[in-house]
Amino acid sequence: MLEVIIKSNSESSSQYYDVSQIIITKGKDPFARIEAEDYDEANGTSTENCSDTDGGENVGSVKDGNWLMFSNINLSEVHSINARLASEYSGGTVEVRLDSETGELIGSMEMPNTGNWQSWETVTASLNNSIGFYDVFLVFNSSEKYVGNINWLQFSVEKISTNTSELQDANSRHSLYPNPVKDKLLITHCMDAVIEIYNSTGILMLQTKSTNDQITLDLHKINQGIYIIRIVDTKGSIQSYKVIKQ
Ligand SMILES: [Ca+2]
Repeated sequence: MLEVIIKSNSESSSQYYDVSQIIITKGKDPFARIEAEDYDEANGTSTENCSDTDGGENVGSVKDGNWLMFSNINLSEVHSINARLASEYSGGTVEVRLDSETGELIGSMEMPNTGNWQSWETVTASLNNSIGFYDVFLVFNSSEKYVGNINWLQFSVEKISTNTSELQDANSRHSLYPNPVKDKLLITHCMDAVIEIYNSTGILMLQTKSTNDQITLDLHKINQGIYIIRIVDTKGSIQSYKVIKQ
């Protein structure tokens, strides 16, 4: 989608105008990582230096009712959100709302107590699918003095299963270790299975076939981020797992 802004310098009352400028802007890529400090509008927060793995800055001093707004995001393919969060308190939430700080609530993340304002954890939450472009508001809530800090956020096509029995079945079939992973990922119970790695935008990054009951994948060349590992067994049964690459 393109937004065209036409500014007229004409003082004339006629129906014809001299168009002095046409600016074409594009919606943000929803699947690229968005730095929290690159918000379009903020209410009550501040920005500080960040000691997470990539450095940079994060949004801090976040109190109950404060919010950040990220404008013009295409949510049509989005089903979940990942955010890098840190807090010394428990019980806070980060609500995801559309078009205003009191707009439609499409999902909510729990602020983790990471023990330190600069100890970071990636949190994932399911979002109700919304078709079209929206200004996305992150609204922070807590009964504590501060809610927590945020370094970045990233939308994802991944559908988070909320069905506990489905997750338990999946967990009993294969194990993927360690997760988060830095380089070598061990997958068990995958004799003759096809293993595929997709990035968060659904692009196939790697495909291999396991000839043993377990396989070790070397992921050191893959960028940091969240990936989906699909394991297709000889009967065609598919299991999907989320893996965080550090
Ligand atoms: Ca940041």
